[in-house]
Amino acid sequence: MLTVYSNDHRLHHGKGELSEGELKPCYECPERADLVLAAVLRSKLGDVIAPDDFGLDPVRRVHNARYVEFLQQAWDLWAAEGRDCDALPINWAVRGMRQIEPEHIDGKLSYFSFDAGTPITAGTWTAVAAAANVALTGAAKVHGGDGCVFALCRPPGHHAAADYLGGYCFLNNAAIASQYLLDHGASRIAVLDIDYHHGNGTQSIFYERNDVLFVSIHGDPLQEYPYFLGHADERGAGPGEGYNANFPLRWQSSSSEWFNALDAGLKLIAGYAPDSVVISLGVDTYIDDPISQFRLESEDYFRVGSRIAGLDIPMLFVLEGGYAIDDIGTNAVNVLISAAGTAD
Ligand code: SP5
Ligand code: ZN
Repeated sequence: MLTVYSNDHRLHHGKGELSEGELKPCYECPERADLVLAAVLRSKLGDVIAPDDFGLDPVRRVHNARYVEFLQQAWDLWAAEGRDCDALPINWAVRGMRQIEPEHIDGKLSYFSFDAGTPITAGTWTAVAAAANVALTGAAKVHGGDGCVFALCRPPGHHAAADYLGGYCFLNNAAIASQYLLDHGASRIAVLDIDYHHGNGTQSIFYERNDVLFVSIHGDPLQEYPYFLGHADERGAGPGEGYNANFPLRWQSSSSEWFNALDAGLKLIAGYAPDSVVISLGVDTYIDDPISQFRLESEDYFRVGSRIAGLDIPMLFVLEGGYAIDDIGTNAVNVLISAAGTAD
C-alpha cells in the first residue's frame, strides 16, 4: 500500500492552544506525523512518495475562494501588526450578530474560524497546502487504480468547513480528495469518519448533496468538542437528505459499542454502493489519548482495517487526529496493515 507524505508539515508548529483556561502546548504537533511515518517505514507497509502539486483549483472546489486567500495572507497581516507570536482569534459572531468580514486581522481571524485551538504560524500555509496536495496525490492514485492508499496528512482537515478553520484544521483534506474523485469520473463517494471528534467540516461541506455519503462515529456533541454539530438527527438536507449519518457515542463507550456503530456505518456505505471510500482516520479513539474519552486498544485497530476492507472497494485513508504520541504510529499502521492485507 502506497503512502503519500511531505516534510512540509513541519512548517506548521503552533506553540499553544487555549484549553481549560490556559494556553497549553499544542496537542497537534509535528512529532505526530514524524512518528506515523516512522511506523509506516518500520512496518514495510509499502512505498512512500512525495505529493504532486495540484495548484489551488481542486482546493477551491471545496473551499470558498476568499477563505483560501485569507489563509494565504493571514500570517503576513498578523506580522504587520508587529506580532511574532502565533495568530489566534479571541471572539466570535454568535446569535444575532453580523457576518461581515472585518478589515482588521483580529476580526478576520474570528470571521474565518470557530475556536482558539488552531494557531496560524509563519509556515502554516505552506504546510496546509502540502497536506492538501498529499490528499490529492492519494486521490489521484486511487483514480489511477490503486486499491488502498494512505495520505499521511498534517495538519488534519475534517473540522475545516468551506470557509472556516478550527479543531487544528485549515483545509479539509478528505473533502478535497473526495471532490477530486467525483471530478474525475466517480459518481458516488462515501466518507467514513472514525476520528474521535465529529467531522463537522466534512458534514457541512456535503450536507445538501447526495453524491457524498458522510458517516461519522464520534463523541456525543452534548459532551464533546466540537459541541455544536454531530447529533444523530442530522441526516442531510434537500437533495442530501438521507446522505448524512452520525453515530454519537457517550464518553467511556466500550470498544464493542464502537464496533457496533462501525458495523452499522459500514452497512449504510455498502448499501450506497460508492465508487470509493475516503476514510478520515483519526486514532484519538485510543484508550490513552490525552484529550479523548473512548477506549479502543492498539490491537482493536487491526479489526478496524479489516472491517473497512470488507467493503471491497478502493480505499483512501486520510490522517486526522490522534494525540497519544507514543502509540500513534502503531495504532495508525495497525489499521493500514490489516486494510492492505485484506484488500491485496
Ligand atoms: C483533528 C482533531 O482531532 N481535532 C480535535 C480538536 C480538539 N480541540 C479541543 C480540545 C479540547 C481539549 N480538552 C482537553 C481536556 C484534557 N484534559
Ligand atoms: Zn479528533
